[in-house]
Amino acid sequence: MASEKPHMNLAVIGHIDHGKSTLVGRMMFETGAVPAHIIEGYRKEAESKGKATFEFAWVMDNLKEERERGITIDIAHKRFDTPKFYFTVVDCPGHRDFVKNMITGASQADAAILVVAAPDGVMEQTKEHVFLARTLGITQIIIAINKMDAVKFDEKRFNEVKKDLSDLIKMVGYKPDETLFIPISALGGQNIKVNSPETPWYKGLPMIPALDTFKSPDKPTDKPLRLPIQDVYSISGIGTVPVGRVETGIMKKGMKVSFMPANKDGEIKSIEMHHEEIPQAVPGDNVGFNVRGIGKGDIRRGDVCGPAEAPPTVAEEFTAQIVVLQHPSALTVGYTPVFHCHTTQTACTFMELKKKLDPRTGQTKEENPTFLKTGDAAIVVVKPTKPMVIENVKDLPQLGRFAVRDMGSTIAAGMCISIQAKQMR
Ligand SMILES: Nc1nc2c(ncn2[C@@H]2O[C@H](COP(=O)(O)OP(=O)(O)OP(=O)(O)O)[C@@H](O)[C@H]2O)c(=O)[nH]1
Ligand SMILES: [Mg+2]
Repeated sequence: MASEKPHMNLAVIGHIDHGKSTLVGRMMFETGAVPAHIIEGYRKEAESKGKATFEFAWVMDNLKEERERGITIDIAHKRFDTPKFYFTVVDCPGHRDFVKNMITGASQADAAILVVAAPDGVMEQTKEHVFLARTLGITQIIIAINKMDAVKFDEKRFNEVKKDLSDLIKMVGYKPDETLFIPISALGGQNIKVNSPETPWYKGLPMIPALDTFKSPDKPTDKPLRLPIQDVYSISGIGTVPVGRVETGIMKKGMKVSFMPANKDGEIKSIEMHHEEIPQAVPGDNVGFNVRGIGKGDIRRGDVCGPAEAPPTVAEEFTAQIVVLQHPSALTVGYTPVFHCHTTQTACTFMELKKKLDPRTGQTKEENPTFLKTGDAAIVVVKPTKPMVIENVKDLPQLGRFAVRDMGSTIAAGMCISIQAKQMR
């Protein structure tokens, strides 16, 4: 594992059949993650099964049904390396029946490639995926205008599609001027690793070098400390040792901390990572730490540790933007599923459905709807049934996103956009 390089989770999104899996297969091939003989084997097999041109897509589409239907159904993870990063690429399905799998994929991503076929241009799931990507907090996006071979590498067509896409991404909050639009052929390999003579008019970066323009996911050390507790141990001779991952800020020895919603204070005596004592812990570090003044029974999983002078926010109620992934009937006021947010799992009641949004544009579609169903995006007010820490996604995105689950499946995903805080002291 070349894990010295920074790691990026990269989602590949876009309308059905626009060439997402083909692009991922192609990039894996060009970066050496998949050898040529495997592709050649797939090419022969696909051809003999009447699925010619699917050899690159088959790198990603491993399920029998996926190969027979020539579509992606579930997300698949693969790894490849560029000079700067190692990527875990999540190939998402474009089919509208499998948007929930796309959401799972996108919720794991630090960045995305949006694939749009040049002959079709912007389509239904192009819009929906862009909106979901934004809702789920993906801030960095590169756009691949694919199948340029099918439009004879025509600059005019590229510019038309680019214009439509610029309007679309601008609407949800991406900056078209700062976004790369790359004319490619995933199948033919043009503008993937190097610039192609077929597009002399294109002066920008090819696909793989473009990926190195992504910024590493930040280590938000300038924010207040937030460490959601995963477990609490009591170690003889040492005392109470909570463990967890630092999401934001820095934990230092000697620091005065508060645990919320337990509402307990203590002082950091020591911090350990991989069985070694360290003077401070930063975002991404998984640590155990010993706190003076805290007993084992005082805190538990789901509590969040923060500085005593800027303790984690406990919500009386919060407003959230959600997307309903799947609900057997209708989601109404009074519904109380479990919200999974950082390490807490807390039942929360829907108190108010404020507005329904168009999932394709984010514009208001209906004020005070009476119910929400699968596919709807909405602004809602939610009340935790017991005290719970959640933060505004604007301030602390790591603690502002959640998944809503009920009876073993994910009902919705969303983010907290404002909080009515509970006075704790
Ligand atoms: N002409 C041409 N065809 C392409 C190109 N890229 C992909 N295709 C073809 O488009 C079809 C669909 O490709 P996939 O990669 O499976 O598309 P997808 O976006 O992954 O589709 P879903 O996962 O089902 O949403 C296949 O026949 C590919 O060979 C390209 O650059 N040019
Ligand atoms: Mg696919």
